[in-house]
Amino acid sequence: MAEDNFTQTAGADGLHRTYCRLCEAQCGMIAHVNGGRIERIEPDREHPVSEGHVCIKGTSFAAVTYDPDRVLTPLKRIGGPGEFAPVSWDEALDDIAARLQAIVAKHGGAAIGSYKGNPASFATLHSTYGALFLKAMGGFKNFNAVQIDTGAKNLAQELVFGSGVDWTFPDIERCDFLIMIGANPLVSHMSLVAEPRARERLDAIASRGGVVAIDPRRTETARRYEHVPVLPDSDAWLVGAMIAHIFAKGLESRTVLEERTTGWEQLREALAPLTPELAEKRCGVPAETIRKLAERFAATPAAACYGRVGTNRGRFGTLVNLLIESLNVIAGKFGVQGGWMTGLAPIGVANSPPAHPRYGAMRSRIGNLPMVLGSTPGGSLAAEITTPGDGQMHALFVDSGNPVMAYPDGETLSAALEELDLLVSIDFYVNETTRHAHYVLPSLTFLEREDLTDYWVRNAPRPWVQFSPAVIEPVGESRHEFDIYNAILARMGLPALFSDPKARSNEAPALMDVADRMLRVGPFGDGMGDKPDGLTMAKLRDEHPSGTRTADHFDAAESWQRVWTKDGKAQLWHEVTQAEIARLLAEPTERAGDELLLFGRRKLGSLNSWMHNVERLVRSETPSLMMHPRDATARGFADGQTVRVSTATGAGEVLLEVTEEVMPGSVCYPHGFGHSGGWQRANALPGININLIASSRPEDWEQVSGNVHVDGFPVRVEAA
Ligand SMILES: Nc1nc2c(c(=O)[nH]1)N[C@H]1C(S)=C(S)[C@@H](COP(=O)(O)OP(=O)(O)OC[C@H]3O[C@@H](n4cnc5c(=O)[nH]c(N)nc54)[C@H](O)[C@@H]3O)O[C@H]1N2
Ligand SMILES: Nc1nc2c(c(=O)[nH]1)N[C@H]1C(S)=C(S)[C@@H](COP(=O)(O)OP(=O)(O)OC[C@H]3O[C@@H](n4cnc5c(=O)[nH]c(N)nc54)[C@H](O)[C@@H]3O)O[C@H]1N2
Ligand code: SF4
Ligand SMILES: [Mo]
Repeated sequence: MAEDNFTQTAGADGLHRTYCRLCEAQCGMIAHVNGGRIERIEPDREHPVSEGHVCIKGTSFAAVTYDPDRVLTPLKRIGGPGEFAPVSWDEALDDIAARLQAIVAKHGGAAIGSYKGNPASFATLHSTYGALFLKAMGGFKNFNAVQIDTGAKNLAQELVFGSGVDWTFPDIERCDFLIMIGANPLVSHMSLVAEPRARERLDAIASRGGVVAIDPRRTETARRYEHVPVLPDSDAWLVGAMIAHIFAKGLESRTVLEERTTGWEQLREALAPLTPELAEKRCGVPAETIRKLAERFAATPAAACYGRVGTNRGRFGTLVNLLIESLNVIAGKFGVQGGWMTGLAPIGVANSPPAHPRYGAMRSRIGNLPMVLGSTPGGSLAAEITTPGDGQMHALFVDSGNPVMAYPDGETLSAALEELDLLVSIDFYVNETTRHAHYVLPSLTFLEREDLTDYWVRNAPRPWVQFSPAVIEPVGESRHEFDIYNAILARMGLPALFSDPKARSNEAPALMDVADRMLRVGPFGDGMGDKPDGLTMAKLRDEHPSGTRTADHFDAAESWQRVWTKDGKAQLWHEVTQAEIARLLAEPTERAGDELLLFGRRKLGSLNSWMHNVERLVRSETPSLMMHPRDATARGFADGQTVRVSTATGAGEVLLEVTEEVMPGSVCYPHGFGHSGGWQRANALPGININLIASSRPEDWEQVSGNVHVDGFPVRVEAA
C-alpha cells in the first residue's frame, strides 16, 4: 500500500504503525483499519530494530481486542464468584470511592493493596502511577510479579552494584560467547534483553564463539545451540564451581578486582571448597564440563553469562544471581563491549541513583521478608488478607494481573479474596482472580491506547524508542487505567495523579504530557529546548512513526558510572553472600524419597495466563507433564497416560509425556492453564493450574528475596 495510506488518527481507515506490548521484544507492527475496525496486523518492516519480526501472538492480538468474552462495561458482583451484572461507570466509581473512604477511615491506608501484573510493565508509566494512586490513599502494599519473576536478580544487582533497577544484561549484538542459565529465548523472545531479532543475534554469537544453554530441558534454544543439562534448582553449585575454578587457575581479571571491586578475596575463600567435582554431585553437570565452560568464558574477552527466570525461583535464587553477577565481574566481562552491561531508559534523568527503598529498609508484615524494590512479596497476598492485626488488608485493586494463576496456591488465595471488603479489578477479561471482584472495570487493550517504549528498551543491545498513537477508539465503554484511578481520586477529594501540589487547580495532567516531559529531560531528549536535536514525543510521532534508534549501542564502559554502591565499586562480598554460601554448602548430599523436581516451560502461542481464549493460538494445545523414560519405566508409566502429581499443598491429574527432553529426576509442566475465568475457549482447554500444587507458606520461599519456589520443587507422581 502506498505511504499515504498511513494515518495516526485513532479508528481512521488505513494503515497504522504501532508496536506490540506483549513481550519485551516490542516488535513494530502495522494494523490495517477499515470501518473503524482492525482487519489484520502485519509486521512493520521499517521498524529500526524488529525490521519485520513478529510472532503469532502479536499478529493475533486483534482477536483479544474483539473477543466476544471481553468485558466492555463495568460489572458489579451480584452473586457468587463470576456472577456479575453490568452497571454504569458512575455507579461503580461512586460506590468504590465511598467504600474506599470508609475503609481508610476505619483501618488506615495500609489496609489497601494493589496488584499490578506483567502487562502493566508495557504501558507508559503504569507501575508508577499505580503506586501513586495507592500512596494518595496512604497505601504502600504494592504486589506484582517481582517475587515470581525477577526478585532474586533485582536483589543480587542491588547487593553487587547498588541498584535493583539498573538491569544488567548481555550485549548480544557484540558478544562472542554467551552462557544462558534458565532462559529459553527462542520461545520467550528474550527477557531483560530487548532485542526482537534475538535468534539472529544468537546465531551470530554461535558462529563466532558459542552459545550455551544451561537448562534441565533440551529446550528449543538448547537444541539450536550447545546444551548443558542441569538438575533444577542446583545452579548455585554450577556457577559457584565456575568461579572457584577461575580463581584456582588464576584466570580472574586482577586489575578489575583490585581497582573496581571489594570483597573478592572473601568470595574466593568462601567458594574454594566448591570444586567442580563437588558441584557435579549436586547439579549433574560433569566436572570436566564445568571446567571447560569456566575456561572458555574467562578466555573470551567479549563474553557474558546471563541468567533468567529459571534462576529466580529456586531455593537459592538470590545466591545464583549474586554468583552470576560476580562471575561476570571477576572474569572482566562487566562494562565491556560484547559483555555484561547496563543501559539507559529513555525517560527520566540519566545516570541517577535508584529511587527504590534499599534492601532491608522495608519488611513484609507476612513472613518478615525484605520488600525488594518496595514490592510486597506476591506469595503473601492471601495471608495479608486473612491474617488479623495491624495492617491487615481489607481492599485490593488487581490491575492487569491474575495472581490466582500466577502465584502458588491459588485456591487459598481465591478463598481469601472472598473475605475482602472491596476487590476491584481493572481488566478486559474476567480471569480466575477477578471473578472474585466486587467490581470489574473494563480497560483498553494496547491497540486502543497510546504508549511510549518507556521502560524495557533500557536493556536493548541496539537501543531504540517508539511512540505509538492509539490505533482505534476504545471498544465499548472501556477506559484507560490512568483515567479510572483519577476518577476514583476525584470522588475521594484527593489530588489527581502527577498533579502539582502547589497548583490551586486539581486538574489531572495528561499522562502523555508527563511522559513527554520525562522523555525530554531524559538521556535522548531535547533538554526542554536546550538540545534541539534531541527527542520529544511530537518528534517521535511525526518524524519516526516506526521508532528510532537512540544510539548505535550504549557505551558499555559507562556501566561503571551506574554502580551505585557507596564507593562506586562492585561489592562481591556481603553478609547475604556469606550466609547463602554457608547455607548452600551445608545442604544434605542426598535427597530423601523418590520425589521428582518439577519445573516449568513457556509456549510460543501462550502468554502466562491470558492468551488462551484465542482460537488460532491454542487450537491443539494440550499441556503435558514431561518425564524422562528412566523415571517413567521405574514407575511403570507409559507415554500418554494420566498421572497424579501432588505435594503437601495440592494435587492434580495431568497427561504424561515420556521424553528424553528432560533430565532424569525432573518433570516439567507449563504454568497458566486450568482455566475457570470468564473465557469460553480457555475454560474448555485441557490442563491444570500447576501453581495450585506449589507452596504458599513463607517458610518454603527463598528467604532473602521473598521469591516463591516454583522451579525445582519436589513432587510425587503416581498413576491416576
Ligand atoms: N511465548 C511466550 N513468551 C513469553 C512469555 C510467555 O508466557 N510465552 N512470558 C514472558 C515473560 S512474563 C517472561 S518473564 C519471559 C521469561 O523468559 P525466559 O526466562 O526465557 O523464560 P522461559 O521460557 O520460562 O525459560 C526459563 C527456562 O528455565 C528453565 N529452568 C527451570 N528451572 C531451572 C533451573 O533450576 N535451572 C536452570 N538452569 N534452568 C531452569 C526452564 O526449563 C526454561 O527453559 O518470557 C516472556 N515471553
Ligand atoms: N509456575 C509458574 N508460575 C509463573 C511463571 C512461571 O514461569 N511458572 N511465570 C511468572 C511470570 S514471569 C509472570 S510475569 C507472572 C504473570 O502474572 P500476572 O501478570 O499476574 O498474570 P498474567 O497471566 O500475565 O495476567 C495478566 C492479566 O492482565 C490482563 N491485561 C492484559 N493487558 C492489559 C492491559 O493493558 N490493561 C489491563 N488493565 N489488563 C490487561 C489480562 O487480561 C490478564 O487478565 O506469572 C508468573 N507465574
Ligand atoms: S515477539 Fe511476539 S509477543 Fe513479543 S513483541 Fe514481538 S510480536 Fe509481540
Ligand atoms: Mo514475567
